[in-house]
Amino acid sequence: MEKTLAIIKPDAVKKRVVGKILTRIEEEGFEVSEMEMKKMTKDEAKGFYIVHKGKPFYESLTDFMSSGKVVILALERENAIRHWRLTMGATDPAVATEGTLRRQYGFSVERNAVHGSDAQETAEWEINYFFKK
Ligand code: DAT
Ligand code: MG
Repeated sequence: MEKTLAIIKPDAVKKRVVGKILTRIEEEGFEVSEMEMKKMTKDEAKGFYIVHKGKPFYESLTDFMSSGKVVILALERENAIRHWRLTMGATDPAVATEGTLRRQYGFSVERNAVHGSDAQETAEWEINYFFKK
């Protein structure tokens, strides 16, 4: 079984679609192995998105991600990383496929409702970032 890190971002929490997204997660066959609701500090958001440091959207992204509560989840399933990315859809909600979470609940390329890891090494790093044992 593979694990991935998912985040329900502040825009989706404010929109009150946490329940709908959790339902979708369960319907997609994921097991929730960790879950925490919290408001990230700016530094925590900057650390999490360190791979994007230097990009033009880094400041704005980390401001947004620390602007309100998020729900952080470790999800387990066969092919969890790929399956969660397919469930989320493309980064830009405007081009994400019908039926994906970003298409359903995203507002813009930055305020796109959910996060998902992109590879096995990043999934491990991201899960450890929030759920270090
Ligand atoms: P993804 O979240 O689909 O893995 P990413 O890793 O390229 O996408 O970027 C991380 C987040 O950064 C993304 O969810 C939203 C934000 N972002 C990416 N590209 C952006 C852009 N061109 N303008 C504003 N925000 C952007
Ligand atoms: Mg990414």
